[in-house]
Amino acid sequence: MSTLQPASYVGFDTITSQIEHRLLKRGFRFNVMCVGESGLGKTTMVNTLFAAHLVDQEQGPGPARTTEISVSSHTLVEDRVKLHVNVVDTPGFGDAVDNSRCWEPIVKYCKEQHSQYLRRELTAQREREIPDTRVHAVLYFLNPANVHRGLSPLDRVTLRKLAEVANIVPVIGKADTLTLEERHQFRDLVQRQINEEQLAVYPYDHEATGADNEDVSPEEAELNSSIRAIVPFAVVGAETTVQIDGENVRGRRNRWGVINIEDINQCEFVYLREFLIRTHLQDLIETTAYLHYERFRARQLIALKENASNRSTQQQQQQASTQLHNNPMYH
Ligand SMILES: Nc1nc2c(ncn2[C@@H]2O[C@H](COP(=O)(O)OP(=O)(O)OP(=O)(O)O)[C@@H](O)[C@H]2O)c(=O)[nH]1
Ligand SMILES: [Mg+2]
Repeated sequence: MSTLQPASYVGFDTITSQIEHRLLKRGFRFNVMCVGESGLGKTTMVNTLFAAHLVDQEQGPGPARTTEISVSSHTLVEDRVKLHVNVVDTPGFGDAVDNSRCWEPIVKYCKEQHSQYLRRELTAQREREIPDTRVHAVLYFLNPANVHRGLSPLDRVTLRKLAEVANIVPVIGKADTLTLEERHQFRDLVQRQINEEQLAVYPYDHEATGADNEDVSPEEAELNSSIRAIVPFAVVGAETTVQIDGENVRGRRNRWGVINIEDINQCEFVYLREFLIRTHLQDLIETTAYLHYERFRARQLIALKENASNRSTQQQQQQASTQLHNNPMYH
């Protein structure tokens, strides 16, 4: 006689904790890049973005003009979750006589990361976990001096080119140089231009583009539209801490006062960080993999196939011509 209990409980509901355990062990990787005109505070933002949360924080010298693309890596730990962040700093536009193609090295960098990933994916014995250096988000800095004209011609072409390879999040740099009214005015103008010119800015408006949005729940759609309403984020960067009411906070001190960048009433830096990390981290990573990388991968594989078929046609033609030459009838 069997003593086994009826197997009503199999236990597959533990799969979520099994997955969680594996993900926690592996940690998460997030790559974010700063792009825009020279002197808009990109390097300062790179050093500000996760500074308050870093476990391996190092105090570098103040920002100098950036001359090449550089990556700084940090590890953030919260509860049991480990997040590896790579922040990619880029040289600002505007130093050369002709700036019309200054977006090229940045687009090239993004494509190279896709290409490296693809190469590793296509090896016969590919790794279980391919190191991911693909850029998940590009913070595109708009010049606050353009408050009345909005996007410059260079912004337009760069946004268009970069949007083909990565998720773009526009921000207004050095927003403390604008009055609150000017910030609103700039934002409204840029939003209008983005819509009119159909620039693909993250988070994407699936409804407007008519794209497949089955995966987006009503709550997510609502969150995304509230984010789209505040893009571009008006940000202020600060590498230094200042004292306000006896408390040390990240901020900038000038002759007429102090700006606390962590205060949501003073700038949108906190909103930007929350958006990147708290609400949209996973989606930025997934969109990079399923949209930008897939697009790159498909193009590369089609090109490879075409090359291969061209080569085989050439070989066949060569073979046919050699056979023809060797044919006694030919002579
Ligand atoms: N008022 C104000 N000044 C800022 C802000 N962020 C940076 N700065 C200052 O602006 C200057 C340029 O900052 P960087 O961070 O080097 O600018 P960048 O965009 O990296 O410049 P490039 O490397 O030349 O492209 C520095 O003196 C910063 O202290 C900001 O939010 N507000
Ligand atoms: Mg810089």
